Amino acid sequence: MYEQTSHALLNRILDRLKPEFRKRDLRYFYTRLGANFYAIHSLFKQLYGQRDNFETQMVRLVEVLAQNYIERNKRYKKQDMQREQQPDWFLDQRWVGMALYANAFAGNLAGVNEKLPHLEELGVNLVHVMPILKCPPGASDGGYAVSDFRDIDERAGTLDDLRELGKALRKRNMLLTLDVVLNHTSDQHEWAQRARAGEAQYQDYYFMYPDREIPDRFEAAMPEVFPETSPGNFTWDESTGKWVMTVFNHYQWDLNYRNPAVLIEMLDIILFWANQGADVLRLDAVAFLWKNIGTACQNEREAHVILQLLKDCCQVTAPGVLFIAEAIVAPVEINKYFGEDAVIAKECEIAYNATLMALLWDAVATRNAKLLNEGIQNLPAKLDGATWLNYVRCHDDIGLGFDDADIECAGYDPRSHRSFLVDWFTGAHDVSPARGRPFGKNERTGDARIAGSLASLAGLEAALEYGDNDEIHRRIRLVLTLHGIILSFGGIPLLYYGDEVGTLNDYGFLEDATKAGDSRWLHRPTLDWQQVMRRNARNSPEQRIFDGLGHMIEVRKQTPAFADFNNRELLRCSNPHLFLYLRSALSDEHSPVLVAANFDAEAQQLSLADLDTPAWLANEGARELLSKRVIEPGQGHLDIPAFGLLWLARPG
Ligand code: OTU
Repeated sequence: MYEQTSHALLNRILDRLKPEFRKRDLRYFYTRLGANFYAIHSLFKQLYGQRDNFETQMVRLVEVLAQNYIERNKRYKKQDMQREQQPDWFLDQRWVGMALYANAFAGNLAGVNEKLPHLEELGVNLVHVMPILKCPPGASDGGYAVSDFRDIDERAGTLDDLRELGKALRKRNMLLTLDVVLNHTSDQHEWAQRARAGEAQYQDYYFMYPDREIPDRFEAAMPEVFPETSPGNFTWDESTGKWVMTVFNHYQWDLNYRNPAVLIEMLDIILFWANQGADVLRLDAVAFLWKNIGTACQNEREAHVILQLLKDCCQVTAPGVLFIAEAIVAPVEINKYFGEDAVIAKECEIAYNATLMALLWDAVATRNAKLLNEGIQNLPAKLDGATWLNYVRCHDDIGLGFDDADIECAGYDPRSHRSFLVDWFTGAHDVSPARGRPFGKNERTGDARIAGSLASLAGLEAALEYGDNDEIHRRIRLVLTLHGIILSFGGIPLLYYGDEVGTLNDYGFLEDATKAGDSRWLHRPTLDWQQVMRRNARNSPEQRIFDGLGHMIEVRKQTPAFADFNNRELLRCSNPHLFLYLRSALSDEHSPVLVAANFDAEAQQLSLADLDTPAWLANEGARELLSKRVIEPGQGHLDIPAFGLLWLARPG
């Protein structure tokens, strides 16, 4: 948009830019800067307009954009232009992701490179390599306490190793996803060290207070993220005699985005990793980016302004790069991370679907889809051009962030239902086969979350222990059905490393003092490749899970109705154990698909008289895509085995 004030400013900035930014062929850069400048200026002004050095900061911001554009390699610039031709490329059903720790999955980055055939065989073509940046030895929150944002931790390898991995991925048409930890740094980061040494410039990068006055005012409304290991939101720093804001662990110092220098530094870092070949950047803990006294300091309006600004800036320099919002927040809040009031995504193109994830576990524990149906029904519609990251497990805990009103609609009392779920998954419930542990227990509020590997939470660990073959079969089916839902729901499915062979809990963390207090390590296993390779042994659980998953992934990729064009409709039926949705097709050439999952440990029937849509199911019958079974027309009902899943397409 052309608007005089911002355009006049843009012209002044261009005059002030260093000569090298004028000489080069920056045509595409400048057309995009012109297109986005009004937005960039307005957003930057909302946050920093009252500062005397506003214009100098704006010059700095544009320099960062131009410098990173100059440094961006030709190949990526070409890819940016290709993606511009087909902006909805990432909504396609061909993408299937996996998140993994380089070291726990395969020793280091070079090891991941060697294991790409394993991922390719499974059908994974988007690899999220979890944090690999420099971290202090000892506790570093699994890499989320970064001490140098531009260097790779030697435990993972080198920048060269990452480039090699990037090259190998591109050869295989696979995408690379990397983390950018925006909200905080390690207390060992140079900025924190210089703040500690008394440099005022760097103390302004953080929230530091000489006494408890402001910290206490903040605390009054802030929840605690890690109440057991890191209670409170401030940590006393001996060397400066100040309280430092540390929302996560005491060694993770929150960055102060009220200081424009912080925003520009972090933008520079985002563009640096875009230039290292990342196709997708996972922006960690974005809900926390802005703090206002008297609020929970999550989901603040300014956090959204920051994300819009980062997106508008990234579009100028590296427009082909996507953002994932890692915001594990209430259903009513999550959609805002795509960008409100926008037709195309204006903040992050992709967001973690924590709502679906937690609801799936509710369905596992209750063996019915009552709350799952309520929750999905009330998940607000998202923008076109934005998509979910659908997952069953990840490296974090399972938080029970459902809406209280939904829990009540499903017929439960919110408080007792949540404690039932924690008990069910952590072994406090006699009849439960789940083997998880509590995480983040807050004695004051009674809240708790759940840790544990997918297979152990789904009852496979217990079934194997009892050696009960039927039960092992059923639990494997549950593992597959949970995956079958994220593969067909609409969005990018993100598998979690180890789950492709049903890896059980790893209790080894209890022996390591830097991990023992954080039960999330229960489900961050170091893979034993001898066990992984049992996926080649006929009828082993590993083989059944790996091949079952691989088959579903293959079928997903051939099923255009599974692309995400907001083409999902939830269907209700009278059998509470069943979860049903219809994925419509974009054109008549393709078939719609009805997905039906049974969360009960007994076989269940889906009565067709119950469903008026889709009409073809009763009239024409169906093709079950996974088993290739043909269902004749005129059936009164369909049988769905215990924990079974059907993908029903129109016959023919
Ligand atoms: C993220 O987590 C990471 O995924 C965690 O591994 C890190 O510990 C944390 O940030 C700090 O870097 O901020 O918006 O409940 O779900 O802390 C969500 C724990 C986050 C995580 C939560 C999350």
